[in-house]
Amino acid sequence: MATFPKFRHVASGIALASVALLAFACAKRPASGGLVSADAARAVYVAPGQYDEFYAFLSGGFNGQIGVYGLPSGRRLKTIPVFSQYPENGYGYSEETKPMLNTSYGFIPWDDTHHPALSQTNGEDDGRWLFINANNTPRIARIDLTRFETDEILEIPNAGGNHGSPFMTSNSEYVVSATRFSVPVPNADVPIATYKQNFKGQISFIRADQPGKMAIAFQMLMPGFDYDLARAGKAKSEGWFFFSMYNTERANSLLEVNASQNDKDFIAAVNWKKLEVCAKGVKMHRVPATYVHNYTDEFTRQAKSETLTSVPQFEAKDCPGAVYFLPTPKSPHGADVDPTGEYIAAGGKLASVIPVHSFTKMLKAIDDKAFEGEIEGIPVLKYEATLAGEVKNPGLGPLHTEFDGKGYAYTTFFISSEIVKWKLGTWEVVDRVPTYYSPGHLMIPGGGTMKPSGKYMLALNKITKDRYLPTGPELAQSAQLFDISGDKMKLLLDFPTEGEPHYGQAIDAKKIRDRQVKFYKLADSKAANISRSEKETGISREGRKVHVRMTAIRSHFSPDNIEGVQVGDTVLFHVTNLEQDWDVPHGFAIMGNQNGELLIMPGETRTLRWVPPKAGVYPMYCTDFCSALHQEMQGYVRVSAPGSGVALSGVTSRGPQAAPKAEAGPKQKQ
Ligand code: K7E
Ligand code: CUA
Repeated sequence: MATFPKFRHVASGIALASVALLAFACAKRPASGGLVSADAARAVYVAPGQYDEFYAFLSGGFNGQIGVYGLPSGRRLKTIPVFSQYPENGYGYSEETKPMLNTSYGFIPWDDTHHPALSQTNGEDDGRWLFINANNTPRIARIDLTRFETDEILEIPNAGGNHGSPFMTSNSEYVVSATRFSVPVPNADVPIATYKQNFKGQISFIRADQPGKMAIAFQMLMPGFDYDLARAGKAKSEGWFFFSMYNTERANSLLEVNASQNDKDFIAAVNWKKLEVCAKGVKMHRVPATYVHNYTDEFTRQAKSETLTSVPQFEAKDCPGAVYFLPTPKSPHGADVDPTGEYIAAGGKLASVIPVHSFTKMLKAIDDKAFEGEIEGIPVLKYEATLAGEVKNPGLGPLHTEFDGKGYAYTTFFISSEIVKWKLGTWEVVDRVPTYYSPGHLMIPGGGTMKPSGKYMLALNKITKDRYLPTGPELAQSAQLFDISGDKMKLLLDFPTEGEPHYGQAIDAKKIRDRQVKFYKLADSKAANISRSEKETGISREGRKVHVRMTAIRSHFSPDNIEGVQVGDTVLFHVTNLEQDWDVPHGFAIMGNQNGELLIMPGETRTLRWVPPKAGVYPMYCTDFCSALHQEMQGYVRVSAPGSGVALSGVTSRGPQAAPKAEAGPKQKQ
C-alpha cells in the first residue's frame, strides 16, 4: 500500500477533489467507543485460563516479522521473526540461525512482510505451515506451525519487489511470486529510459508442499507492467490463478500520474495446469540465475544455505492458451476469488465501482475468441465479455475483498475509511461500517479459501490518529474485530498491532494447538556441538578459535568458570539446554557480546559467537527466569592478554565452594 499522504495526493491529482477532503473528514469522525456495547465486551472476553477460538497471524509489515494473536480477545501471543533479526530469541544472531538470512546480496537482517498464507488441503486451511513474502529482497519463507519458527526461505530471482506473493493453491501445490517492479531479465546495467525494451514482468510458481524442498517449478516472463496481488482459483476455477496489475502504461517515473493514465489495467488469468504441461515441453529453458535457498534441518537445528545457479523459465507467449488479460478499471489492487471460484472481485484503487469478473463468462469469452487485442502474444478479453457485474457507488478506494461463505463479500475502502458488505450475484450494497482509519486488507478466517468461517472479520488499519494514547510522531497501526455472523457488521474490539498489519490469516485454534512441539528430544538431536550431559561438555582450542561446549539446566551452566581465552580469540559458546520439559528455555548472554542473546529451547543446542575485545573477567548469565535460583544461574569467563600462559580450562566447582555461605562470606571479605 502506498502511504496515506501519497495516496491522497494521487487521488486529488486525478480530479477526485472531494476525496482528500473526505479522507480528512473520516479522520475527524468522533471515536466510536460509545457505540460498542457491553454485549461486545462479552463477545471478546476470554476468561483467565481460557483459550481463544482462533489463532491470527498478522504480518508485521516493515518489521519483517509475524505477530500471533488470539481471537476474539486480540491478545498478542508471540512474535515470529522471519526476515528480520530478533534479539529476543537470537534469531539471525546465533550461528544456527544466521544462514536463514543469507541472500544472493549477502546477509540481510531486515525485510518487509505483507501477506501470510496458510497451507491448504482441499481448499481449506490446514494449519501445517504459514508462508509469507519478503517484499524488498524477493523471498518467500515457510514457518512450521508445530514450532512457530521460520524453517525455510527461498529467494526469487528476476524479481523486484515480491509483492504478489505468496498466495496458495487449494492443496498447497504452489505458492506464487509476482514481481511488483519489472526489471531487466537477466538484471543488467542498462539505461532506465530503455524500460519499454528491456524491462520484464515475471511470475513464479514455487513448489511448496514439501518442507526443505521449496523450489521454483517454473518462472514465466510477462510484459513489463507492475504485478500487484494474486489469488488462486478454487472449486470451479481450480487450476487457475488470478493476478492484478497496474502500470500497464509501462511508466518508469512519477507513476502516481504516469501509471494512472489508462482507463483500465488488467487482471491476468493464468491456467497453471496448462503451464505445468508447457513446463515439461521444449519451451522451458534453464537460464542462469543466482539465488539462495535456506533451510533448517529438523534434527541438527542448523540452518544451511545453498546457492542455486539456474531457474526454469519461459515466456508467457510460449504457452498459448495459458494466460489471458481481463481489462479491469483503474489500477486494480486486490484480485479476490469467492469460495465457489466463480467470481473474481477487483479492488480498483481509483475506481468508482467494484468490478467482478465471472469465471464461467471468461471461459466462454475465450472459446468465442472475444478478444479486443493482444499484448506480447497474450490475448486481451473484452471487458463486457467477462464482467459478471459491478458494485455501484460502493465507496472510495476499494482495495481488498474477502468472503463469508454465505453469499456475501466484504471490501475495504481506504479513502472513505469503511468496510462495505455486498451481495454476490445482485451486487447490491447491504451494509457498511466505518473503520478507524483507512483499512488496507481485511481478514475473515478462511475468507480467501473455499471454507470461510463467517463469524469474525478483522479490519487491518493503516492509520490510528486519535484512537490510542499518543506515542510521539509514530502512532500504532491497528486491527478492528467485527462480528459478521448477523446481517449487520458489529464492531467488537480494536487493538494495536506490532508493525504494519498488511494482511493476516486466522484459523480455528484446534487445528494447531494440539500439535505443538513441547521440547526437542536430546536423544534425537544431531546437533554437531551438542553436550547430552554435563560429562560431555568441554573446551578446546583450534588456532584462534575456542569452542566451549556447555550445558544449561536449572539452575547452572556447566562449565561456569572458563579461563585461558585470549584477546584475539573468537569464542563459540555451544550451549545445550538439557531440560526435557515444556516451557523451560534458558537464555545465555555474556557481557559485551556483540549480538543478541541465545534463547535455547529444551533439548536444543545454540551457538553464540563472541570476540572479546580486551582482557578482564566477563560475567555471563541466564536471561530467562527459569527457576527460583535463576538469578544464581551465572558464571565467569577470564580473558587474558595474547600469548599469556593461562591454561584453557572450564569447570563447574561442586566441592569446597559449596561450603556454608555464613563461613565463607566474612572470611573472603578484603
Ligand atoms: Cu494492500 Cu501489500 Cu496486500 Cu498493504 S497490500 S494493504
Ligand atoms: Cu536458566 Cu534462568
